[in-house]
Amino acid sequence: MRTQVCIIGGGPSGLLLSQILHRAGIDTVVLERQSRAHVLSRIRAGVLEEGSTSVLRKAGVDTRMDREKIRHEGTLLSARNRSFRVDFTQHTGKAVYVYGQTEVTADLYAARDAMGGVIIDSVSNVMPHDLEGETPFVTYEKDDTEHRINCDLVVGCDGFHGVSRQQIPTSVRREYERAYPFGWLGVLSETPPVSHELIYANHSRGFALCSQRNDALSRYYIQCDVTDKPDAWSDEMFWDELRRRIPDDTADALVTGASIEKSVAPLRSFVSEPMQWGKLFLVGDAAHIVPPTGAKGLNLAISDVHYLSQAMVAYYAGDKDALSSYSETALARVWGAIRFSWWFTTLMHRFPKQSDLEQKLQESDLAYLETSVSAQTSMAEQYVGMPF
Ligand code: FAS
Ligand code: PHB
Repeated sequence: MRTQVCIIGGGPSGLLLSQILHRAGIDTVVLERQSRAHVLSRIRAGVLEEGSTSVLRKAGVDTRMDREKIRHEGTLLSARNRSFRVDFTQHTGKAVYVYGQTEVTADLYAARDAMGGVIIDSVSNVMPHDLEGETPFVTYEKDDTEHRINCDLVVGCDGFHGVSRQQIPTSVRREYERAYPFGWLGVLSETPPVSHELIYANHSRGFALCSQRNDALSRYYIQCDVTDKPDAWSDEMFWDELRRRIPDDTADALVTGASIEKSVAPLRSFVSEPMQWGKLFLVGDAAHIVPPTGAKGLNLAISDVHYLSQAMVAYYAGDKDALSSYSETALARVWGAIRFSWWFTTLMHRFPKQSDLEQKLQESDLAYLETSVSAQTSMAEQYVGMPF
């Protein structure tokens, strides 16, 4: 088989890149190791930046998103049993949109199918070859048969545990990592959200987040030990702990119900530089990971796709130098989101052995954020997403 761009990974970044390139007349093949059902079963990001919705609209996957997305013009933050609001739109003129990654992925699959996009799932042993040469190719196995795809370019959209990043020699790769000493225990429940906007809660017992997918589907998180297992938490235990960490009036209004999904996610800040090597380009979680506190993971993957697809369209239009600055361009935005996500995670979470003084410093930081227009503007412009 031959294609122009071979994409490894059929999550949101791989599907979106394939969709944009196909609409620009560039041939792609997507290789995904899981089944489509497995990819669609993942519950992950919940918030899209305005810039991300624009990229999805240009890709032609906006109809259901524009019908169902929920505009959020601000967020609530709470500490010491009270909350305050940061108004994104007042400070930046922008908003964010609640529309789950699961929906984005489903829309992308539907659009790829409608265009006859080539997505080969349930593959194994995917391996890119000759990335420094002029004739790269990718081998993979499916149904006990080895296959080969000859291509011009290879894109690693295969997430943190994928194969692509490892193809860049350790002598070339520079990795930066911070693993946080806690995780997030997340619950999805068919209950009305406790608040019309998200609530990020700082509490001496640990962080909590009240989020949502729509007016009948809520998403909640509590900070937990990094070794915690979902099965160790009954629904009742989860709801009780969530109530302890949010303001009393919110806790009193909380509608609980059976969890339809419960999972623990580790938190890490991670960047692997460069995001390109020879004919290989890295996108999304394959190159960087942010703690979900800042709702940046999916949005960063989409901005990487924005930059790389623009460069590839220019490359195939004859500008053979168009791809040379992708890594530098993408990393500038990545590091901004890495810093913001670190800042917000450090502000809102309870660290092991955190002293009473450090808790007071966090609460003082939050009090400053509540009263300072410049502090709120700084947070708002980073939360809604810096311009591409
Ligand atoms: P993905 O990891 O989504 O997709 C990579 C794809 O590549 C997967 O389908 C995988 O099966 C496939 N793959 C891997 N190795 C392969 C191989 N060798 N061959 C072929 N295919 C291969 N972000 C937020 O903004 N908010 C959140 O609340 C949030 N919660 C998260 C919770 C969890 C548990 C995780 C893991 C991530 C969360 N994220 C969140 C971040 C998440 O949304 C990512 O940023 C987003 O999925 C990035 O998309 P991709 O880069 O496409 O990577
Ligand atoms: C979510 O709804 O899953 C969500 C929202 C905001 C975040 C993280 C996760 O910062």
